Amino acid sequence: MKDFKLYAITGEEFHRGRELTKVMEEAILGGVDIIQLRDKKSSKRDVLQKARKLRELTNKHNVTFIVNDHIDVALAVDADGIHLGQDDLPIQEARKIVGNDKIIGISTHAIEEARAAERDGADYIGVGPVFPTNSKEDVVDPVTTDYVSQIAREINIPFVAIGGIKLHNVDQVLAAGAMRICAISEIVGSDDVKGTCETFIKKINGEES
Ligand code: 3NM
Repeated sequence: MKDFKLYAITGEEFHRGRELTKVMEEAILGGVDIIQLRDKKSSKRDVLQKARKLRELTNKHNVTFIVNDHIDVALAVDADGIHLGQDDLPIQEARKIVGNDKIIGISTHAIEEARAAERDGADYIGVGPVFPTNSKEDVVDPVTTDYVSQIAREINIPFVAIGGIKLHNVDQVLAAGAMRICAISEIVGSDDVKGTCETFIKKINGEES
């Protein structure tokens, strides 16, 4: 897959009435290079509509587009890939459906899950929650930055750190060995989405501490 640095996930509860594609376009203009549509509440029809709009937006900006959970929606809009949770279809089964050209990412919260994801052919893993977060309902205890370092040492596929990552604590995650950062609330809940992403990118690039 095309490598990435800053991964933004939609979280419309944080958008405060701002339009989905507007918020995500600001994020892209600020340097986000991969977007995930994550919507656990809407009907499949509504998710499909949102996915179509985000596919159009990400195509316009040449940004990778991932759909959470809904493999059928991902295929219908020709998303670049899907993101799975530990309770979703196993990676090998999902791979049979989406084929080898699509990206499969999976959330992992323990080293055994990370190893299994690598073995089963995931293209990237999510590693988290690094810090406490209110953006996910069934969230497990924070995995800590020490765990991020363990992943950096032991796992060979790309990993993205997620969970409670903010501008004020991202330096710790980067110092632990993460090279890719993912956030929901800090990005889409920001008053200045573009500026927040620009600062994240500078920090990831080591240009600002
Ligand atoms: N997955 P925020 S943590 C969607 O640990 C999600 O796998 C997590 O939101 C995991 O940046 C999380 O607002 C929520 O904390 C991330």
